[in-house]
Amino acid sequence: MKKHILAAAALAVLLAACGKKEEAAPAPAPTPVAAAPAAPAGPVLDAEKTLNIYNWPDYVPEGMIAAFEKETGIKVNYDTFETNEALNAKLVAGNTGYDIVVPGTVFAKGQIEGGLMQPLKKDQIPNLANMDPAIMATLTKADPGNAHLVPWAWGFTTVGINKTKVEKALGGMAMPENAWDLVFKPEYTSKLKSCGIAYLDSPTEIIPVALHYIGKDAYSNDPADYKAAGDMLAKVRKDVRMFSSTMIDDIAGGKACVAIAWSGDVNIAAGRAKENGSADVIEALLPSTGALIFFDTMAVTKDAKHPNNAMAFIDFFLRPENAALMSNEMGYPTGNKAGAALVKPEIANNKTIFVEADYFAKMIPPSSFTNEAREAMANAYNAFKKGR
Ligand code: N2P
Repeated sequence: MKKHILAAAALAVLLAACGKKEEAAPAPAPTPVAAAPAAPAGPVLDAEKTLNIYNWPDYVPEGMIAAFEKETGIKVNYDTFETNEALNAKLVAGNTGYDIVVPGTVFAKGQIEGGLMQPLKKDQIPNLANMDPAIMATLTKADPGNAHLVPWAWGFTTVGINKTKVEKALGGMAMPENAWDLVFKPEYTSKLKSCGIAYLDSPTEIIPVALHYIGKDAYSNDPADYKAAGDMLAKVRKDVRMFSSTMIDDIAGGKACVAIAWSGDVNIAAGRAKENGSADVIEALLPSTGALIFFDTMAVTKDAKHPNNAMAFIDFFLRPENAALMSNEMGYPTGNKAGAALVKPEIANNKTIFVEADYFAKMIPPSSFTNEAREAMANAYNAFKKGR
């Protein structure tokens, strides 16, 4: 099935290429020359053997940073942030001290336009060749020419449930056809509040999903749409137990039985609950109207003190075996074509990690937010959270 997605995406690229103006016939091939001299033995590194990375929590396979440190002698300082808003505020303030940051493309576009990122030194990242060209082509919407962004992982914002607890709380009531009803429709939320409803704690995670649920453009710029989303959300406010920045543990530990959460994190929560001895079934759902795709991307900050170490890490991350670890351990696809072959069958066949082509077609692709839209979202969200 995954092949179908790739095939469809590749087809789109091909069609786009076909649309191009015809080009002049190529010049005759030059006479063969001797092969280029062998590339230098190791990567180009900075004098100071340090690298500062700022990424989302629970997003790096165990041992990957240590393996990079061991191989290169570079000491990695790895910090985490919980929301795109938090990362953006830091970048805008400047002097982050971080070399690599991992924004979602919905924010990265503005960050690139604002001059907050520096261009990649692609000659230091030969493993970029491992990336799926169709995925790189979609990223050009946020980053023309793929000059700044390299995919870390992608996934989707969806409804995650502890099925065991949800079925119990719903009593005899059947599961809705559209899983978004579980978190947005009072008929369901009034029952599920007993076992805990959790929302991600971020305006730009919740408001687009709410817009989508009420049939609006998830990335709308129309203030009236925000008003409508706010009205819908107000009806379920009293049923929402928490706004969470620790969703994996909240689901795994039983504080929440239903959540608006990121796909891979729900899968991680399922694994963690099992490890903790729970027999409950935890799963990421595929709402019938579609879920919202996100792309998180590595970028090197404008004022990075260790840009060469950053390029070396990006290249390391793009090795096929590391890309496969990302899917195998974290439950998120990377878009690394060479790594796909190394993904374990049970992960490759998990339809909430590598979604099937027909569901993929229903999903809402990421766009970007204007400053005005972001402000409108923050206002709508804050009012909702405060319960006004
Ligand atoms: C964190 C995953 C972050 C995905 N585990 C949302 N950008």
